[in-house]
Amino acid sequence: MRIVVLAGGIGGARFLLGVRAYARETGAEVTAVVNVGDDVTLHGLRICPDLDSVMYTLGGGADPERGWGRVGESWTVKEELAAYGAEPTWFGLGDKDIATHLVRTRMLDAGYPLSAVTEALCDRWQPGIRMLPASDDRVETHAVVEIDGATKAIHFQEWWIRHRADVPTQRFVFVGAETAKPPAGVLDAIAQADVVLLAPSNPIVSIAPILAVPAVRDAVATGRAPVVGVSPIIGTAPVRGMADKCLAVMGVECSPAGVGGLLGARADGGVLDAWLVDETDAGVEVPGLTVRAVPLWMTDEATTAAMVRNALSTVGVA
Ligand code: GDP
Ligand code: FO1
Ligand code: CA
Repeated sequence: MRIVVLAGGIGGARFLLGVRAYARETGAEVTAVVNVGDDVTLHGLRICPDLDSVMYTLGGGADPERGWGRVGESWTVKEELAAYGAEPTWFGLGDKDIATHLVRTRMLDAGYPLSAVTEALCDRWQPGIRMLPASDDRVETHAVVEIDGATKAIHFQEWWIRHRADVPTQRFVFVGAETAKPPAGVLDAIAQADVVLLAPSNPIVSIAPILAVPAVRDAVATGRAPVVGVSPIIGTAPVRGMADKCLAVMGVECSPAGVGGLLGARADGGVLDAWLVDETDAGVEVPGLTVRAVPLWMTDEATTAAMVRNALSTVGVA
């Protein structure tokens, strides 16, 4: 059995722990296609938050409370940069984390594509699945905002961290997506998959930028593998984070029905065949989709593996 998962950062990473647990039981092969829209260059370093969240989480090196970066982190470089007044001061890089960005930046500068760099970093972390960025090309999420009466586009990280997503926002733009191509392996993985899963990641700034790469969207939407999404929204709120603010920008209701409708049925130009909602959201309907209500709190690997089993059985994949 071959499983492809579209994933963002923390929600994607936690879901992948369950997918990997399921795969270990069954001998399935797992490929994660990870969002690169959050990636940013700061202090001369290339930082890939979602790839790193997945790599550190599956490699046992993530900080579970913070949700990003390394466990047991120290912040000497951050303090030293602040002492110089080096901008941006709103973005904090941990000392251990910086080593990852140094290796990545050096390899990118030497001409390696991000997919090859990710593979090299994974030699150390041994995530137990294949991790591929959605593209080696630039696909960068920007928010079009109004600040001091002016309309301008700012990088997603500035919107998310500096402004805490709390600034009048017109829309998001995935800069470079239209001409971006997936790295070798992504289209083959989707073509050969028995099932494609959409992790319970932020639909607007984690899943959408992956699907903004035209060939990826096309492969998922028209491929032979059934596609199952898992709702990151339980009731009327995200389990964690600010997905509600992202959905509000798009005028989409913050609910499992709202997000399911946004992703849409493959038969109607969307990307899903089935949609998992939490057991407390039983009765939710989305046009064109098989909707199933099962427990969706990823409290531990076994519970998350059960979610994966439910996702597969919903589309008749054992
Ligand atoms: P980010 O890139 O680090 O923001 O992480 P993702 O985009 O991959 O995931 C963020 C989403 O994960 C949020 O919208 C959360 O609601 C969702 N999430 C986190 N934990 C859980 C959980 O236990 N169950 C479900 N269903 N969603 C979760
Ligand atoms: N999130 C914060 O809220 N503040 C930070 O200073 C911060 C630094 C940071 C450094 C590396 C990294 O991989 C992630 C980092 N994050 C930080 C998380 C990140 O901004 C977002 O949560 C994700 O991009 C959303 O997926
Ligand atoms: Ca993200």
